[in-house]
Amino acid sequence: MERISETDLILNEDGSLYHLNLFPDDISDLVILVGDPDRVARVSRFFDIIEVKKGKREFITHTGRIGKQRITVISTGIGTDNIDIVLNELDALVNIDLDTRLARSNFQSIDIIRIGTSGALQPDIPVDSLLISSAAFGLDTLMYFYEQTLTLAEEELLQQFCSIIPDGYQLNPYLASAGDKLIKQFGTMAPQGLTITAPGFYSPQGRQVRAKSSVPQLLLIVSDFQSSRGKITNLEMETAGIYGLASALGHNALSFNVILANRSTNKFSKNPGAIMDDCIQSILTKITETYG
Ligand code: R1P
Repeated sequence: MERISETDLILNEDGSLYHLNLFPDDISDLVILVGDPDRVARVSRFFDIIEVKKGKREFITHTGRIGKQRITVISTGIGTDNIDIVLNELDALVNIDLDTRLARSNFQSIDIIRIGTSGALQPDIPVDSLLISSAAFGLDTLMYFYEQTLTLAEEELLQQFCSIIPDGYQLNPYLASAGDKLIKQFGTMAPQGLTITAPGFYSPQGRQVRAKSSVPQLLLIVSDFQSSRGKITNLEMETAGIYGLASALGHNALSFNVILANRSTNKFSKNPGAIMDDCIQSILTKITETYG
């Protein structure tokens, strides 16, 4: 086994992980990821007890219990660049001995559940509904930097998607899927769909404000795409990275999308806070039924 160097895996002076500022005992093997740091407390206020409250930069962590089940909730901020940090450091907390800097021989997997917001692409997906990403196309570049193994069906789906990208659009998507275990446990909670993870909020998600887009037909092209797994349902900014890296590291991940906007009908939620709270509660209830 090779010792991981001080610059490959950086620790703070107190021995905690560099960005997450956490020690192994601070986390559960069931982790909820949210984008917005303020959403961490919106989740943990439903815990019976909060045992750990830590943070650094946008990475706020609360760990607590509902009944006997220990749950960690961490904010990732926005984008798959932060997902790279959060997933690698979470994995290091459970699978690397931070004293010896050696990988532990007994691999431990983490169940990772994203509770995020998203925009729907199809007119029949209601604003304020919940949607599960069964897989996500990444228009970001995170998974260019990691080895990925795709099934034949995934390869075919990715090929189908790549074939509709017009010449001149500098896009090189990757594909990553939800963890089978979590799809089996939570998959009936909401309709499942195919997600696009974009590396930005405005032109990368087909928005036109003042800067001229180099991909003016993006929204139309992805909305019309008809694959063997159905249409693309929604756009957001983290799911493909979470699925890709979770799978590369051997963890299970599932992404719940609270649909706040419909890009086809141009409708936006009138009460996003309350809708998010409802979804958090129903996901936590399902977690306690499933793990409790
Ligand atoms: C953009 O406003 C952010 O909202 C969505 C996007 O993925 C992006 O992170 O998710 P969260 O509300 O979970 O952050």
